Amino acid sequence: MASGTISSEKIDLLVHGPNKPIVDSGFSDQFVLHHFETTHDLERLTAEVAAKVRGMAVTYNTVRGDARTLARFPRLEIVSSFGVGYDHIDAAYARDHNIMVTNTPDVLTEEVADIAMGLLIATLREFIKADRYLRSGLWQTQQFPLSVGSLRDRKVGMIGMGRIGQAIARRLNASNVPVVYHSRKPADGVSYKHYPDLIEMAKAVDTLVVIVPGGTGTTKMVNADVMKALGPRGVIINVARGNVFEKEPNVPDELKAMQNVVLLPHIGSASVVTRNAMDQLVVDNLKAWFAGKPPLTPVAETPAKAR
Ligand code: 8YV
Repeated sequence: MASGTISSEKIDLLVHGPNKPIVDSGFSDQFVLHHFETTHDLERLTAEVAAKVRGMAVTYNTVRGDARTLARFPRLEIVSSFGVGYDHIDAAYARDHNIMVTNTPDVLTEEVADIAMGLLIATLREFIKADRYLRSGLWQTQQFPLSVGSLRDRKVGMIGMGRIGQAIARRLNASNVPVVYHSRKPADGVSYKHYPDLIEMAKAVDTLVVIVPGGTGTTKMVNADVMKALGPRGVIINVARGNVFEKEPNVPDELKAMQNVVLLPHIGSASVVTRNAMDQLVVDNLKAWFAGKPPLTPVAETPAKAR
């Protein structure tokens, strides 16, 4: 990586994404912020400004740090990306061009785990249907039918046992729900049973919780064979990164028509407190780098070296 030298030289940053107060006000006047909201807006960037940019804050995954975008910045040293998933950044290109990439893990772990647990209970105990039932006035005349689903007779197979997976498993454990998991290799320090084979695990459980990174390695991982192995009582909770829906925000009509499916927009980390923490980490990674320190949360492709 090129070094973020400590000097009085102005440091030009490209802020790529919507206005965010924590990012916009997070830097001293040693930094010059160039703000471009959308990928389309970026077409207005002049070569003169592009030539000065040394750091980039990609503050929403609707804008991209693909190779074509990164190649426009000859002095680029670091891309600080918002979100734990970074499949919108070409990290391999960045690595090959000596550009550091950081993301915002940890600060959203518990928030996303809460959403997974909420979705699981809402699905099994039919919260959405019950809410509609109450609002429609039907409760005045008849009892809401017993839910067929319950956490009490479920066994969960986690697909993925990273940071968020472990936080979900902890919650299931506290709720007395048996947990096993599938991942490419066993996770360090985890005592739940590991299944190297996803189909084998699907046969052994009735509920899957999917929490894997996006990208080609995991696309369509939960295929028809996995669903068949899971069986007719099967419940799948998908809080995986990547596009939760294939072409979000467009959601297939077939899914929308299924009343036994709970559909949420991409809100895993979307609370004010957690999004603020993510914004702050975007800023702190850039500040650490340009203070000559290692970034706080580099991605695997561009590990931090002592600086
Ligand atoms: C995104 C997410 O940051 O962290 C992730 O990987 O998916 C979210 O928290 C959010 O969709 C905004 O880009």
